[in-house]
This record gives sequence, C-alpha cells and structure tokens, in this order.
Amino acid sequence: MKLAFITGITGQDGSYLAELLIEKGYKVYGIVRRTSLLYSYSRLDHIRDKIHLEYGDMSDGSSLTNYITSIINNNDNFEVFEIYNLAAQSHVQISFEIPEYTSLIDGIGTLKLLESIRTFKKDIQDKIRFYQAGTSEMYGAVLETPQKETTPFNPQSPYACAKVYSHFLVKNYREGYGMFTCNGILFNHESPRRGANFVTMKIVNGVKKIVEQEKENINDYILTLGNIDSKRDWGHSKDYVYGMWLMLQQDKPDDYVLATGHTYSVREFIEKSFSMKGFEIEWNGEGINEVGIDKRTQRILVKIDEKYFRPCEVDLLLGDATKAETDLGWERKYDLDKLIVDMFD
Ligand code: NAP
Ligand code: F7E
Repeated sequence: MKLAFITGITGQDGSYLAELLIEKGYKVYGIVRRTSLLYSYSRLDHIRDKIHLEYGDMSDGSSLTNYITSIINNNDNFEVFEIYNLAAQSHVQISFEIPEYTSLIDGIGTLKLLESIRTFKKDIQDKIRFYQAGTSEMYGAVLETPQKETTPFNPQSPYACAKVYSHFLVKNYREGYGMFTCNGILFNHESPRRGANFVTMKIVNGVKKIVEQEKENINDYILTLGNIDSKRDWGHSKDYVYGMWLMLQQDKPDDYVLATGHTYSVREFIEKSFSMKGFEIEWNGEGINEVGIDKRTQRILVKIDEKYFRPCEVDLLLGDATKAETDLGWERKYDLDKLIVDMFD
C-alpha cells in the first residue's frame, strides 16, 4: 500500500497532486485549516470522497506529528509513505506585509515536519520520502542566467528567505540523518485553479470581465497592475506536480529545477491574453502613467498602480530543467499559449 500526505492539499498544486496520486492508487491524506467558511475545499469538491482530510496547521507541530503518527499506525505494512510539503503563505507581495507569519509557515513549518519524521524508528523512517516545495524566487536578484540547481540563491522577499531556510534544512536532514528528502525548485506555474491575486489569473479574469462588459455595452472596468516589465518562466501546474512525484520515485534523493526554459514579461502575457480575445493592445506613456489601449476603440484597458509594486522586485527568472529532463525523464505538455487557453476555458 502506498500512502501520501499532502500539506497544502486545498491549494492549486495540492489539488492537482491529489488527483494524480489517486490515479496512481495511493491512499491520499491532507490537512485543512479551520476557517469560518468552507471555501478552502472548493478545489477538492470533485475528489472529496477519495481523500482523507483532518484539521491541521503548519504552525501547530503537535497536530502534524499526531496526524503522521495516526496515518502510520492505521496502515500496517505500508510500502512507502510520501510526504509533500506544499503548504505555504505563497504570495510574495503579501509576505512583505506578514513577514513573521510567512516565516513561521514557510520556514519553521518545514522544520516541524522534518522533526516529526525524525521521531520515528529507522525502519519506519526508511519508508518515508519527503518533498519540499521550493521556488525560483530563491534565486531572486539572479546571479546567473539561466538558473539551475547550482545557481546561488539571492532572495528578495520574506517569502523567498523562508523558502531558502527550508531548502537548506531539507538538504541538512538528508545529509545529516540520511533521510529521503528532496527539494523541488519550481519556476512559476499556473492553471485554471491559480489564486485570483497572482498576476496571470488577475490578467485572465480582467480580460474576461472586459469581454463580458463589451457584450453589455459597459466599459468602466480597467485592469490595474504593478510592474509589467518583470519576466517569468511560466509553466502549467499539472506538469509540475508530475515532476514532484517523479522526484520521490528515484533511488536516491536529490534537488531538481522544474521550468520551461522560456521567459516572458508580464507585458507580453497581457498582450497575448488580450489578443486571444481579439484585442490589440497599444502602450502609451511611461512608468506609473503608462496605459494599455485597445487599438480599435482607443479605450484604456490596462493601467498601473503603485500599490502593486514590491519593496524588492525579481526582474528576470528563466530556468534550466536539463537535470530533471535527463535524470527524471520529466516532460511538459503545456507551453504558454496552451496554458492561457486552459486558464480562459
Ligand atoms: P497556493 O495555491 O497558495 O496553496 C497554498 C496551500 O497552503 C493552500 O492549501 C493553503 O491552505 C495552505 N496553507 C497556507 N497556510 C497554511 C497553514 N498555516 N497551515 C496549513 N496549510 C496552509 O499555492 P500553490 O501555487 O499551490 O503552491 C504550492 C507550494 O509550492 C507552495 O509552498 C508555494 O510556495 C510553492 N511554489 C509555488 C509556485 C507556483 O508558481 N505556484 C512555484 C514555486 C513554489 P488554504 O487553502 O486554507 O489557504
Ligand atoms: O507576480 C508582477 C509582480 O504574484 C509575478 C508565487 O507562486 O511564483 C509566484 O510568485 C510578477 C511579479 O508571482 C501585478 O511584481 C505586476 O513581478 O503572479 P505573481 P510571483 O511573485 O512570481 C513563485 C515562483 C512562487 O514561488 C510564489 O509562491 O507580476 N505583477 N502586477 C503583479 N503581481 C501580482 N500578484 N499582482 C499584480 O497586480
């Protein structure tokens, strides 16, 4: 019997990973946070009867240890137990507003999980495999392009600093205690399940709203964004959760970059998204006064607001996933155009 425990199961990646593991015959467990409304289950509605959920929180080490222990005790003779640590305060800009909380969940939370695993006897520990959701944000103000596993980190936000801490903990527990722990270093990945306040989903939703408004002859909505000149290497979450799973199927634990090897600016993402719905964007003005105009009607569709600028920006991310492609046989099904089409559909 194969067991999997996903922290962050209610999130974008957690929900796709749960689907994949169910398909592969795993018994899938996850924790959910207590909230006053049950909104956080919405990405799991279609598989709710196939997964086991308990209340838990990355700030509460005893809930994590108790849950992991109960999973092990309730499944005699399990073959392998894969733990995917996907839970995080994952919004970079918000991490500047709640840095302590972000560090507690994205940094110390990882330590709590690793220490939980370490409490088990060696024969049990040897059947546990651990995946850490690391990020290209750790490269920050990049010291090399493209970025690969050996590129030094230079984090530019509390979020990225907490993830760097987790990255080295995972390496430390692997080297110090011989635990099967892997770091994924994943570049941006999106999907129809992406949170609404990440730039890709914000753009797709903005374009949809403008299209809907045009049908009703209304034209008061303007898509308002921050820095549109940063560049990102955007892939699809479905491809990336498959890569996470592959990392835990290897004979030896290691760290891997997952990326597409192509980078686009936010500006290009805006142009592509509008053009898929028949709009051609012209840019006028500079800096915070720049606007994106519909070439046909001269209506302003995009504007800039300083409130979306970050204290430190990550200007360029471009990943080199050669190691994952070669060693894991990892392949992607989506390019940027296919991703945007999927997000619209
Ligand atoms: P996401 O949609 O924001 O999901 C985050 C998950 O973490 C949600 O299930 C959330 O629960 C949970 N969570 C947050 N705080 C928690 C806490 N205190 N205790 C327990 N659970 C908590 O993020 P994602 O895009 O799926 O990303 C998954 C992981 O990969 C994250 O660790 C992220 O930092 C990392 N990552 C993402 C990307 C990317 O481009 N998507 C790239 C590299 C790395 P609620 O539903 O209750 O909020
Ligand atoms: O920003 C710019 C913003 O918030 C992308 C997370 O999943 O990927 C994600 O982090 C770019 C940045 O993603 C707006 O300044 C402009 O340059 O969509 P984002 P992110 O910061 O790259 C990494 C790999 C993770 O690990 C994270 O968890 O877009 N931008 N205008 C904007 N960004 C947002 N959110 N909103 C805007 O209005």
